[in-house]
Amino acid sequence: MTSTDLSHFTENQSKDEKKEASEEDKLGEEFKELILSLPKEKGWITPYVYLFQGFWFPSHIIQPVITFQNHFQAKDSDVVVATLPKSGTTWLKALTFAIVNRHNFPSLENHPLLAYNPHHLVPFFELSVYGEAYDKTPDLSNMNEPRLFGTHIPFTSLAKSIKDSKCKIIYICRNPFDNLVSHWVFLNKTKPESFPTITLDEAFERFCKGTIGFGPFGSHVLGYWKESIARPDKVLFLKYEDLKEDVNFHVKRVAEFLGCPFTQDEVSSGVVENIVKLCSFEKMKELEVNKSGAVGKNVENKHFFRKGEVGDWVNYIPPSMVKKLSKIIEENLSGSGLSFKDNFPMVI
Ligand code: PAP
Repeated sequence: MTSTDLSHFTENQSKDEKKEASEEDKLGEEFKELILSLPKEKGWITPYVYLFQGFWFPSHIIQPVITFQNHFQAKDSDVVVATLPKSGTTWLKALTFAIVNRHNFPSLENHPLLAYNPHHLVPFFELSVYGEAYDKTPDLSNMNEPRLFGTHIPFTSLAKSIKDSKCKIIYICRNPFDNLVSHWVFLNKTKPESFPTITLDEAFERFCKGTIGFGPFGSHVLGYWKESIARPDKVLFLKYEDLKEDVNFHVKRVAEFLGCPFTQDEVSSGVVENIVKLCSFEKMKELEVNKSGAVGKNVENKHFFRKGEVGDWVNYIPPSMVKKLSKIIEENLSGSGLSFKDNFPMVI
């Protein structure tokens, strides 16, 4: 490395530290102490991610997670859509909302999903419900029941009342290669301008190391997978690829799991097909709200709809990376009964 390269590196590093310092200034003393005590690694769109309760979080997510853990009171009728980011969250939120509310909104002419992005209708605990509140408990009394929530929080870190109540969790995962590419493209599009572009090599190294927000991939997926085996009435475990293959079947499966199966009349009158069409990638991507709206301050809705395909990773990931990541995932999932091999058949 030349001296110029080195000074550039030091300058970037000190910029990172300044950004993180100003981020930390906004937080209480006690919380600052906690953050400073945690192992940290370079972040993707925040200066650092911190190892908290066995997973990697940006600092601004940790306080909302703690508040959620301390205060959230689940109701038996609640439904939680859980995912690692970029696994099909937006799609599953839309489908779940449409399934659960199909009697309230039988007409597809003025359905809320035509006017609101799914993240608006099914708020995240850590980014929305507790995201703004920090250490306060938000008032959830106005929410219609069943209440629908989303989360990227790993199973082990969910509020105890979610685990203890009869509320239901639907988890969706996606093969790690498409997940990585989707992450990489999304984060480069939504990162603050002051952050440098993340190269595929950097993204790959961090993904393999597990230092993605809410990662590691293997631990996140396995947490929900194991719970779905132990408590199949509690956790429904889905794969993005299976939904792509037969979404009608999975829409019916979700409805059954949530205790609101479609009647024969509904099936024959096309209710399932209508939900599938309403929530399809093609339909959602073209809605005005998803072309021009935004979630929160920073993320434009359009970035949640890129290609929506299975296997797009082959256009980006070279064989050397395929080999390394396949090995890691195989080791992670070994003996669990969970596999993504069908989704990357040219591997191993
Ligand atoms: P999030 O976790 O940040 O909310 P998430 O919705 O899980 O993101 O992931 C976005 C991916 O789902 C994108 O995949 P891609 O980058 O490979 O294209 C996006 O295109 C895809 N997606 C979004 N909506 C749908 C949909 N209705 N049907 C299928 N795929 C979708």
